[in-house]
Order: sequence, then structure tokens, then C-alpha cells
Amino acid sequence: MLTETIIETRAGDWIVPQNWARFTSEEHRVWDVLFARQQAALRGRAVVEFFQGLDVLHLSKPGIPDFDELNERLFARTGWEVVSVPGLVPDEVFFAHLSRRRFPAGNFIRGTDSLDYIEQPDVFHDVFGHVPLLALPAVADFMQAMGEAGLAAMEAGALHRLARLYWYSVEFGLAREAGATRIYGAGLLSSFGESRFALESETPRRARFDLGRVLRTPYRSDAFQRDYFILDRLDDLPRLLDAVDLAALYRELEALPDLSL
Ligand code: HBI
Ligand code: FE
Repeated sequence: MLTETIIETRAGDWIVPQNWARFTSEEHRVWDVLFARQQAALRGRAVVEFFQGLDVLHLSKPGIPDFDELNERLFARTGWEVVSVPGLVPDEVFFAHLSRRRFPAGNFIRGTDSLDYIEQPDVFHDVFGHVPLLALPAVADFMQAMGEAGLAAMEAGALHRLARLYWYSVEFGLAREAGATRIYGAGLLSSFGESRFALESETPRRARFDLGRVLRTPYRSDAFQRDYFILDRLDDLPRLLDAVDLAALYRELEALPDLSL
């Protein structure tokens, strides 16, 4: 236990070397299968900026991306870089990284036997789902603001609220684009089944994005969402938190019940 604690303290930022050379051809093949399948599934479903991000970051190159190569392009565009982590990291570590334009990405990939379900965010969810839109200034700015808002929410004992905002935008967000509803959330971009479900199923509720409502809507992390929120446009993201006193809003919402799932 002591050794673990010492290691954790020394690696307080939980960053581990990606050690890209160790990936096997089998692991690279899993990435290629997931990439080809998801790119086809997202045609006409993802915001166009997602495909532009894949392009400018050369993510169509076969195999698991080498973060050193990826970071040269990503950093040049928006000052973001991907750092390699062994899985879910503690909230305070996660949001601290975001606040410094560092995106924690898994240093492993799911097995061929579990292409459609992952316990922990792997390199496909993190890099295919989250990173392409980090090449877009509006999203790059919003993600850094989310890091800062996450740290402030923890201070205010309101992380569960901020986590909902993160969940219904960064992970499962929808946005209007060219007269249609499109996906921009990483959890949807990287999910074969839910990328269709979110746009086409009759089951979930889809509402125009409203910050107060999002902060009052619980979510589940083990099933498709029951609620999706739609931005009028993706470019509204960096202004979502403008002129909002989140701490005051958290206090106000304490007096109100959660909205039913
Ligand atoms: N750690 N590696 C990693 N990736 C995440 O997406 C992540 C995390 N730790 C905390 C966290 N997400 C959540 O608290 C946010 O989803 C709100
Ligand atoms: Fe994620």
C-alpha cells in the first residue's frame, strides 16, 4: 500500500509514458476496425467539424496514434496536447489537466471481444471521441473552461453538478447544424450503437440545451442516455459559461428537485 501511495504521489499527475512501440499488430488492428466502422456510422450524423478534426490531425492514418506525432499537430492548432494515463484518473487530476489544455487519454485499447462496451475510457474513446474537436478553437476554449469550472466546483462541493454539464455536452452533446441535429459529444462519437440511438430512437427525450435544466438532470453511465440536449450551434459552447455565476447557480439549484430521469 505504502509503495502504491508513494508511486501515486510521485506521479501526482497520473501521466504514464504511452510507449507506443509496445502496441501489438492485433491492438493496432482493433483501432483500425473501430475507426473504419465508426467513421462510416458517423457520416451524416456527426458535426462537420469532427471530420475536419480527423483530417487536420491525420487521424485516418492506420493504427493507434502515436501521441508524440499527434501532439505536434494538435498543439500547433489549439495549444492542446494528449497525455497518456492508465485509465480513469481522480476528478481533481482530470480537471487540473483540462485547465492546462492537457487531455488525459487511455494508454490501452479494448479487446476484440468487447468492441462495443468499455468499462474505462480507452484510447479509442479518448482519441477518436474527444481529440478531433480539440482542434476546433471554440471546443478547445470550452474544454479548458470546463477544467477550470471543474476545479472551482470541487472547491464549492458541487462537482456532481458540473459533471452533469460535462456529461450532457462533452460526452453526449448534440448540436443543430445545417438544419439538422448532429452529434458532437465524445461518448456518442465513439459509440457504434448510441450514435444512431441518440439521433433516431423514439425513446430518449431531446431538449434544447438549457444550463439550469442540464444541471438538474441526473445521468447514468451504464446505459444509453434517456436525455439529450441540443445546442443551437456548436460555436455556442465557449459562451455557455459566460456571464454565469456557477457557484450562485449551484446554490440556487440546491432548493430545487432533480428533473425526473
Ligand atoms: N479520467 N482518464 C479519465 N478520463 C475521463 O473522462 C475522466 C477521468 N476522471 C474523471 C472524469 N472523467 C469525470 O469526473 C468526468 O467525466 C466528469
Ligand atoms: Fe470521455
